[in-house]
Amino acid sequence: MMDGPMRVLVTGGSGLVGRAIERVVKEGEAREGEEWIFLSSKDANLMSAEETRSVFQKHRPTHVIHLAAMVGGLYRNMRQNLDFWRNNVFINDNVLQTAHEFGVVKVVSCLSTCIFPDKTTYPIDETMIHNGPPHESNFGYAYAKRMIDVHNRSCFQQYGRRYTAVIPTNVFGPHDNFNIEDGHVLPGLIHKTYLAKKEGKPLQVWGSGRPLRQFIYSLDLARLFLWVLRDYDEVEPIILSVGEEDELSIKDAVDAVVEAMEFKGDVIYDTSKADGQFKKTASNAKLRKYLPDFKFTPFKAAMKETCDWFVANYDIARK
Ligand code: NAP
Ligand code: GFB
Repeated sequence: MMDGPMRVLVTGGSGLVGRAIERVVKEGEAREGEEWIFLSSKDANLMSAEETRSVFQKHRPTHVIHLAAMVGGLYRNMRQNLDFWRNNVFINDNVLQTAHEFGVVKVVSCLSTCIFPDKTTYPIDETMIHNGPPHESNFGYAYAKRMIDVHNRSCFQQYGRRYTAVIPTNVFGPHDNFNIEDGHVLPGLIHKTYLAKKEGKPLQVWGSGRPLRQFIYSLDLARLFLWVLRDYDEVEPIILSVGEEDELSIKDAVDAVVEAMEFKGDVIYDTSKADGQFKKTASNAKLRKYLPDFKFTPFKAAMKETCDWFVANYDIARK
């Protein structure tokens, strides 16, 4: 471990996960003498090697939490697999290579439970990342993310760098991207329910509602990120997710949004829209081995907090 306080650079600091980390850091998780810098793309377009170098030159971080990415829900991924592949490969190589060149002690990057093989046994665990092709809907993003693991393993082998990655399941919370076309399911449903309520129209759910998902509240993920940064020393990635037993159907998620938003109108399932991956059930046994007592925020409470945030911040929310 490093002697002296950390200077942590958080790429993607203005996004859903970044803002959650900023909140837990500001609410007391930071330690004496630590410096935390939260970047947005305005500080540096990390697709540019030059801009990446200059932001590292400016801040000279000792540690990096690497969140910056082109991110989107199922339907945006289906539309833009090439962009998700190229943009994320550029960003990831720039950040990881520059971190190494600037002597950064540790980088914690982000994979996702949606990058695992589509044809697989369940529950999925960390050893299965490269065991077969990902789901067709987001193969560009999935392969770009898998290359982070390849980069970390080769940087360890060649230079001894202990750079690692976490594998979050679907994340939701305040400051999410609530854009209906491009965002993920929960922010999309929250935004659509807000509008349906206001306009007195039915709520349109896309797909059958049958697929299964595990959802992690952004603030819980943020607390786990700090533990990984400080105390997780493996190069191998670690899944950060609620347990298999907390897996929900999309319909369960719809019912939770309807309840939290106190929506009384009709709910219609548009089965002409794709369902995407049916399930990607991930095991959090490795996390539980390290942190047997970690408490996740109950889903309904997290949903209520997220809905209340959206309604209170409708004007400034990304949508
Ligand atoms: P997000 O809300 O879309 O935020 C993306 C962040 O990346 C923003 O801060 C954005 O900056 C920044 N960014 C995008 N392109 C950039 C570029 N070219 N140069 C510099 N910064 C750039 O994403 P998120 O949901 O917080 O995701 C954070 C990480 O978690 C990502 O690596 C994602 O793959 C991973 N993840 C997310 C989920 C999920 O369900 N959300 C699940 C698993 C893994 P601006 O604000 O300036 O655009
Ligand atoms: O979060 P989501 O878009 O992505 O969820 P994935 C898609 C699931 O929610 C599908 C249903 O089963 C959709 O049919 N759904 C219902 C909706 N209504 C809506 C809606 O209004 N908007 C959206 N977006 N979905 C993503 C990957 O997979 O998981 C990304 O494509 C990313 O790469 C993310 O990693 C975490 O969970 O299917």
